Amino acid sequence: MKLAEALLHALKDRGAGEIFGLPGDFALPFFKIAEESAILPVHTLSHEPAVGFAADAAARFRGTLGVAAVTYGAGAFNLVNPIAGAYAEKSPVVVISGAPGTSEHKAGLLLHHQGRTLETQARVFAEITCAQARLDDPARAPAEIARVLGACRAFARPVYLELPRDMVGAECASVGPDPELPENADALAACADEVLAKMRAARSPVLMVCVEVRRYGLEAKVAELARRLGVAVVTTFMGRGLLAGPGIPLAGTYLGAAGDPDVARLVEESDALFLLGAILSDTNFGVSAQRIDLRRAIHAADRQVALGWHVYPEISLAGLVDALLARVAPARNTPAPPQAQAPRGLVADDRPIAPGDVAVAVNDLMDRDGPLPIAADMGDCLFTAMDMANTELMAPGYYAGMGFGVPAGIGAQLASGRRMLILVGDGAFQMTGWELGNCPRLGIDPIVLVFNNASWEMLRAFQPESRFNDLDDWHFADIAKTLGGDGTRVSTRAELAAALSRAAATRGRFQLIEIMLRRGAISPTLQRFVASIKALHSRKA
Ligand code: TPW
Ligand code: MG
Repeated sequence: MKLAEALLHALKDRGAGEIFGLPGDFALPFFKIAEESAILPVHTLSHEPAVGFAADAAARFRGTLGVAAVTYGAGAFNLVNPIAGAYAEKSPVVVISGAPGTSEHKAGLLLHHQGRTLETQARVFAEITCAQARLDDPARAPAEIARVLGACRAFARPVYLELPRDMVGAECASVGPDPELPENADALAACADEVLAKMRAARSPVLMVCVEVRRYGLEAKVAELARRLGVAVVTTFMGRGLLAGPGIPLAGTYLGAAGDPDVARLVEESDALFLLGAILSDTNFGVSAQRIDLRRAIHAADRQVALGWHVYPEISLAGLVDALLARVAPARNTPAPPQAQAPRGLVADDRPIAPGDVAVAVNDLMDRDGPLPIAADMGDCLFTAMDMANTELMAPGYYAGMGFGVPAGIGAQLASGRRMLILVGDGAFQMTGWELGNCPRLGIDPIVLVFNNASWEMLRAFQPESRFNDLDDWHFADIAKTLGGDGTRVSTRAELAAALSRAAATRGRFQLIEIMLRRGAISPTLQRFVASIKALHSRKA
């Protein structure tokens, strides 16, 4: 078969469901084979950042590979930011970049889209991916593809494949299974015993779940483990939305001083805090860094387990969870731990809308119509989502890059077939909102809530004196029609409730609700988040 077909089959065998892309001349031969072979559907978007975010979202939603295909240079460099974010937040995205043919450089001319040298792009991506290959040798290509895709899955980080345009049609063998990574069975057994002993001896053990639990498809198993151990379960900020499916009582999301004080107390006073796949970032832990001694926690992530002062290497999270389940008997009537409750019952009156009202309106809607998975952007919309019911959520909570929400919602709806709820601020919508214009062609109909405060409000919260945080009112609802959707602008709580019901009842076109918020009106979570970060900085200064 052709090299490109071997690659496409390998992606599909490993769970990829589609390719997000934007072609260029160096990538046209690959796109042609991708389209004509129909091994995986190809979904094109308008700008490469959206291609990257959509592929990332598909990977997050499905817990398998997401694929972003672009052209060389001008295309691939546009992917750098989303791929850096996917690296930071551990999302297994496969970047496939077209490239000049293997002998094109011999004419001695610089080639279009070339940044500095022809190797510059590969070097840039080496910095933000966990494995790379240039597929310029059809004989070695199958092993190279297996090595790179194997790393992508094993480490849940992006990888980079460069595909010279004269190689895509070269005859090539099919790709074999992923290479096996070292596993140490004795270390695993000792580690599982030690973790359990620590959890059982503890007065107040707590299980804290984060992104790796989803990346490795472990939600159901971790929920079962929590039930058997009878311990309280919380998520990190990045892990918000985990375990929404398995229906385990969650105590809530840990946000330190910015979040629920009961959850903060539970976590900070735990004498056996078991972090499952957690990203040790400032947004996850920094808001109260002085209170959790992470050196005393148990931390399983990045294929190793750290316990106090020692580390068990080469232990996969899946292996650890299985080993723990094998050691703990199924639960008999363990009392249900405390469960977080999201606010409900919006008063649909003529008062202006506060961010918290949006959360309540969404919760009311989900009570009536069932849960909607959420894709949120950075900004107060994400902090407001902390008051929404626990449903699947994807958001750049650690990398904190704007522009994720709309394209991620598009990618996730295509990947899952489920209608998405997209939360996005006006500033972030200015970055990637146009991508909604692709919804009619792609056959999807997300509900989009634009939090329009005519402001970079989150920045204003940090630095209220700066006028550059003022944005103009762009009237986003008016744009929806020309992009093939429906738009409504709402300014009161009654209008918000009515617009949400209408949007939920209207299928087949994207539904944009432009929610007018007063400048300065931010969610209580963002208020506390900013206050605690400011306090932290002033202590350090
Ligand atoms: C790609 C820095 C963090 S929050 C923010 C900026 C500019 C303002 C967000 O405005 P928006 O939401 O979307 O209207 P809200 O609720 O605050 O009003 N560039 C990128 N990412 C980040 N995080 C920034 C700049 C930033
Ligand atoms: Mg704003």
